[in-house]
Amino acid sequence: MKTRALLVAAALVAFTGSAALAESIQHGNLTIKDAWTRATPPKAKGGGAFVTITNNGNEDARLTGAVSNYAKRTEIHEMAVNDGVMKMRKLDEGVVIPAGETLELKPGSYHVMFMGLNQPFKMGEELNVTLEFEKAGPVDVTFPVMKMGAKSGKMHH
Ligand SMILES: [Cu+2]
Repeated sequence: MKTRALLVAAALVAFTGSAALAESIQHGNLTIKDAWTRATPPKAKGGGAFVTITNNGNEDARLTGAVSNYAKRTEIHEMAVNDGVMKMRKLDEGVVIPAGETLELKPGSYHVMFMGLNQPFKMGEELNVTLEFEKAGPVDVTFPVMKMGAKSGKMHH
């Protein structure tokens, strides 16, 4: 079954004056929102992207992968502290979003990882990344590029 992504919050952009974070996508039982990434230094080899996924269904969902044209490989990663050392690793099985729960991909935790960047990400640009889910299938998500080192996608005025 093909599911069509639905843009539900476009009007919010004009209202808040902030283009970032306004997009909320309904994809099967999933709500995908607050997608963002950040500018990378000129010689950076990698970059991360972040998004919040709510599973409104009564079965667990799984984010199995991501596809983009911005890097040699686009992967799902986890960052975690092991023996006091912050390390990240590729999640070959992806990441589960339990039924009824919200998973936030964020710095220092789960993230979409771009390995071997084709070119640096620049603030103000947008990335188009396809997120792949086990049951719901693929969905295209827009990731606004925040400033270098940003800790979240929230913009304050
Ligand atoms: Cu990573």
